[in-house]
Amino acid sequence: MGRKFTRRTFLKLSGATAAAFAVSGSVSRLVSEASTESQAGSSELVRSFCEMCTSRCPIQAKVENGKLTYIAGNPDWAATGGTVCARGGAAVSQLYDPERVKKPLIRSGERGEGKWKEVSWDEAYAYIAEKMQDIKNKYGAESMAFAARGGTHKAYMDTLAKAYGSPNTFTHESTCPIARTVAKEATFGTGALSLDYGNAKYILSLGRSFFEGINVSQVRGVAKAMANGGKLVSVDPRFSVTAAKADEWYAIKPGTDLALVLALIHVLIRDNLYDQEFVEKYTEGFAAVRDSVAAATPAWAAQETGIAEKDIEHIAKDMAAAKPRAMIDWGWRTAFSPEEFELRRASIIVTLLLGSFEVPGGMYFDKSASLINGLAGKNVVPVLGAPKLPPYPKPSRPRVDGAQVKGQPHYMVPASDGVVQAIPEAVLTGQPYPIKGWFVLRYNPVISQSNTNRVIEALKKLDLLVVCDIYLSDTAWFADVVLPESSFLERDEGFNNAGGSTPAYTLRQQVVNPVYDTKPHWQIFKDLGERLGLGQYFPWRDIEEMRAIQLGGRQDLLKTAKEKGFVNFGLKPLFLRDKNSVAQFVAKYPEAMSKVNEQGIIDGPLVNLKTPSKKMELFSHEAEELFGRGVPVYRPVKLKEDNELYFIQGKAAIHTNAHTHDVPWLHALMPLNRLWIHPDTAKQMNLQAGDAVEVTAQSGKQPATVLISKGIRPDTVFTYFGFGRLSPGLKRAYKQGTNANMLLPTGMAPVCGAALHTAGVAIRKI
Ligand SMILES: Nc1nc2c(c(=O)[nH]1)N[C@H]1C(S)=C(S)[C@@H](COP(=O)(O)OP(=O)(O)OC[C@H]3O[C@@H](n4cnc5c(=O)[nH]c(N)nc54)[C@H](O)[C@@H]3O)O[C@H]1N2
Ligand SMILES: Nc1nc2c(c(=O)[nH]1)N[C@H]1C(S)=C(S)[C@@H](COP(=O)(O)OP(=O)(O)OC[C@H]3O[C@@H](n4cnc5c(=O)[nH]c(N)nc54)[C@H](O)[C@@H]3O)O[C@H]1N2
Ligand code: SF4
Ligand SMILES: [Mo]
Repeated sequence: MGRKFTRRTFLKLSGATAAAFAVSGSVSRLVSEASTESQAGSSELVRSFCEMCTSRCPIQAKVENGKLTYIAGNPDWAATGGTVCARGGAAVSQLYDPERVKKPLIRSGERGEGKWKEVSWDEAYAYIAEKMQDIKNKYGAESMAFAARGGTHKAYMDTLAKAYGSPNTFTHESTCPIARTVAKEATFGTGALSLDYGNAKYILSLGRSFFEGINVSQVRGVAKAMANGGKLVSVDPRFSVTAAKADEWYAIKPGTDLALVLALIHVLIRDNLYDQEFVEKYTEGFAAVRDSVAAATPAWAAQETGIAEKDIEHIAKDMAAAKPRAMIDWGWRTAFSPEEFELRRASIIVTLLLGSFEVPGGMYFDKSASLINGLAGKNVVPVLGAPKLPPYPKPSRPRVDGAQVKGQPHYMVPASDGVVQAIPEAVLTGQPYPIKGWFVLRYNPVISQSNTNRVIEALKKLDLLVVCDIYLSDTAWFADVVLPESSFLERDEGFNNAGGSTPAYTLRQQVVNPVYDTKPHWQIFKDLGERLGLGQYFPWRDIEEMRAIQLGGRQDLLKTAKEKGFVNFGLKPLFLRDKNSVAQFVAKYPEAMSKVNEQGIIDGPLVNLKTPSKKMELFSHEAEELFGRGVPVYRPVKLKEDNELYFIQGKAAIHTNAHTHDVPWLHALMPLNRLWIHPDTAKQMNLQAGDAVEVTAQSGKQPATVLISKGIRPDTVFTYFGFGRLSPGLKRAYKQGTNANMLLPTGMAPVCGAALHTAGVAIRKI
């Protein structure tokens, strides 16, 4: 049934709110197959949480006569206000997409030839187990790598990996927020901190694209701050939707944000605008920072960044006037330049100098179960339990990327994430030892890792590539075995820690029966573990037993979680240096009174951190000792040749990363990306809107279609990420638009291992 599919129809069918959807801006009409008219008969609402991106917003799904018809936000989840974004709403069309992988596949032709045999799950497991055993016998268990996009599913994969004997488990994070994570760890001894956007008076975004790189609760937080008169300032080489909504926009030269931030620190210290009491009491290393920014004047930073000296002066002064409710957002995708560790550290330092910590509108420690229980003096929130397992065998070689390996360049990277770009490198160079097998779960490195041609070359050299996905992804295209997972609407899962300023656990519940012959990840890893003779590491029967293990003595919470989709513990947001919220907490848990000081705040947890000095380290002892990088220092980097243009990317509001481009409704809304070029540059190159061009960089070439816009610096071009798909199995998205990572080099930033998403490109009309 083909019929007119308008923006309004989409909103009606999908449950995406107009407000969430409006951010996409460019979409108006389209045609699609969408048969979701209500039917008479049974109807129920199931609570779960979304996986169309990893913001994982709580949802409510409507099932009529066994069929999912509508997805809305969970109306009881305050942070999202019961809304979802366009992608969440469009999960209906992903669920019923006939292009999903319907049965396990084993490769029958050459790698990448696209010839498959549909097999039973047993056949697929037997094949994988035999090959994994071969790899272990021939090369050692460490030669098998395992990578998953972060999430609760990773725990099951890691159990299999460790039981098998490999230390080489990875998330995608070194292509995403790793610089921010390592910067937080260096400063606070933990990465578990968040920002309270909703109560902020001043938010400085260094390319954090809130309204396109969507997390619904963050979008609502920023919108709330703005509605209450808070200021949003966007620093971005392009005029993003966030820049459009901001009070001020500065088109910074790509890769130079650190100069701006150091100059802000310079002004705050020079003019004595920082919170001296906070700095003295809670931080370490102020003098070293002061000395290191002595020459970082606004005049100097203006030359580096292209932002006027007077603007840098007034940004610093406006931030100081709004303190302590002022922050620099620490970024999410942190891959603009090789100096990312320094940039994210410097951004955190500004927020700390403003004393914007554990107060509304500032930075805060996530309120975990153990933190709350410790303050309350009793068990208020259950710490999620895990099954008791036999000890893992000790790997005979350390991790291939050197994460948490003494003396290695990426020692400071958490081993739970690793530097995933090291996998293709180890396959191709054999250094520090060869990787021969790769298990890929809910992750698409052919699209999401830079230097695509090199990634593919590595995949072709593997003895075994297993990909567990819902689509025949670009990585699955090169696999030996493809394991189709049940989509998030078809599977039950254990509890997911979704806490922030208050603790909360969300529960994923099966909304409908699997449409195809698919299984949930936990079942797949348990089955494979048993095949490999490692069943003792998967001692639980099913997911109900796992949920019971997680809840320990608090089984009563399961009923609530199933009904509501989550459990929280009736706490108001707790900011430890805010008298009002501390008073509220103490009224509820009087035992906490013993932790409150004479100023009416709780600062014990702030002066006993897991850093070498136990304080918040403006000067990082660890980074100094290992890398001579105690305080952030500007090291200019050359990201392009003089005759080239900077190439940068960003998220599209209605697509997710390397995932949704084939999802029917979303593909229909936005089938391809374009290359943004400034009118002056276009004129010089004799380019018109809609022209076909070839973009060339050191690592590859890509076709592109020109979009002329004043919303981009003349020396820069921009495209939305995730297009230009390479798997012919993604029939709608195949070869639609420009593939960014074909044009980017393999990057592993010093200290944090972050990827590099900025490169120089040349453009030629074709
Ligand atoms: N709709 C949607 N939402 C998403 C996602 C998605 O794919 N789609 N993905 C989720 C994920 S995984 C993440 S990590 C977040 C990402 O959220 P963000 O990090 O906010 O998003 P990006 O759009 O990747 O990048 C942000 C901006 O950086 C700008 N930029 C590029 N180079 C520079 C530079 O050198 N300096 C400055 N100041 N700016 C620069 C780009 O123009 C872009 O506007 O979004 C999450 N939410
Ligand atoms: N050049 C450049 N590179 C980038 C970026 C950029 O802006 N520019 N962005 C970076 C960022 S921030 C990130 S986070 C990464 C993102 O890229 P990836 O980490 O690869 O993650 P996703 O795009 O979320 O999804 C990967 C795969 O998960 C599959 N999938 C979806 N749902 C399920 C499920 O329920 N089960 C299973 N088994 N599979 C599922 C999808 O089909 C898809 O193939 O890319 C990074 N790479
Ligand atoms: S931001 Fe959108 S796609 Fe991501 S989890 Fe929330 S509703 Fe789903
Ligand atoms: Mo990301």
